[in-house]
Amino acid sequence: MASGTWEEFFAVHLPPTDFEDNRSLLKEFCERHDQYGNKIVLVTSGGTTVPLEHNTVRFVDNFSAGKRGAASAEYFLEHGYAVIFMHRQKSLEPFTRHFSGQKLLDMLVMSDRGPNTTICVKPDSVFALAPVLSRYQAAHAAGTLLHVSFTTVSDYFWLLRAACECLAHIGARALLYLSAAVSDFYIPKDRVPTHKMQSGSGAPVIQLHLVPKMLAPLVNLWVPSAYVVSFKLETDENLLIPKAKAALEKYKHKLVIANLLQTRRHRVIMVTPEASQEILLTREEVHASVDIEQMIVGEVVRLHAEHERVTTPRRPR
Ligand code: PAZ
Repeated sequence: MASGTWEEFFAVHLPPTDFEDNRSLLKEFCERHDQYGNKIVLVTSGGTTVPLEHNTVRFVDNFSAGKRGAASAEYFLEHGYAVIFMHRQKSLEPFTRHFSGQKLLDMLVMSDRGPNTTICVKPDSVFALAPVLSRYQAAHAAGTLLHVSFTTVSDYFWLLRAACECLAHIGARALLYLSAAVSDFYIPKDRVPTHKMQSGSGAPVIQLHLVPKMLAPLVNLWVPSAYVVSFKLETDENLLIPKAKAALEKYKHKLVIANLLQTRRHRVIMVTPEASQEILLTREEVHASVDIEQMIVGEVVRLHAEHERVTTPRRPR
């Protein structure tokens, strides 16, 4: 089914219920960091859902865990950026990502059961917890990390546009790092049943429609001076670079980070209009659990600084 325009998408889909709260948070965050002259990065992370019912019991989902976005947010903070972390609810988040599942509980020891119960971190876990806790507390004390969350593809677009409206004022100091896995397909609001689909009515036939490409208005209208980085995920190596180059050609943004589903934890290719550069972790680095995001972010920060340098007019002396 052909896609409508992005304007039609916003006209038909209502904003999420927490939209105004999130918009105020975004505005306050961007204005504060603009006053300090800070660089601000919007990191999008995790996958979007496509609900099959308005009172949603079932939805179409995707694989993304949110590791790329959560890890990258931490490294942007290390590089002095203020970070808007726009993530899928319940996907991985900066700092807590290190202790997901049972990991945190396994680090604790309980003594003196009863009224004087104390819980301590096991001595051999302190070395793992302390540096993460200290970076987490530093980010909170400095007010440099803002979390906003989405669930559906329509929530995602409302939040993305609101964040862009705030970031537009920051000009070339704004960086958009769009690592979320956003659905290419959706079901228009008027085709979604209100209540849970019943099996008694037979097997449903579901017609998915194409989501309008939001990168076009984002790059051209919403944040025309920002440095925009999109991600391209494929499962077929032969499509990866041609599709990354086609995206750059079509949307005229600055950088596509291309990765394959199977190897995304240790290999990405950074594709700019001028060149392609592979980042590949060695076997030893993979074994030592080095985050590839540390290298990706280092390179993105370098390219963003270059963009800022060439686009910001010099002040006369
Ligand atoms: O979230 P995750 O760490 O499991 O995976 C990261 C990723 C593959 C979703 C990301 O690197 C990416 O490629 N995002 C864009 C996906 C797309 O082409 O829509």
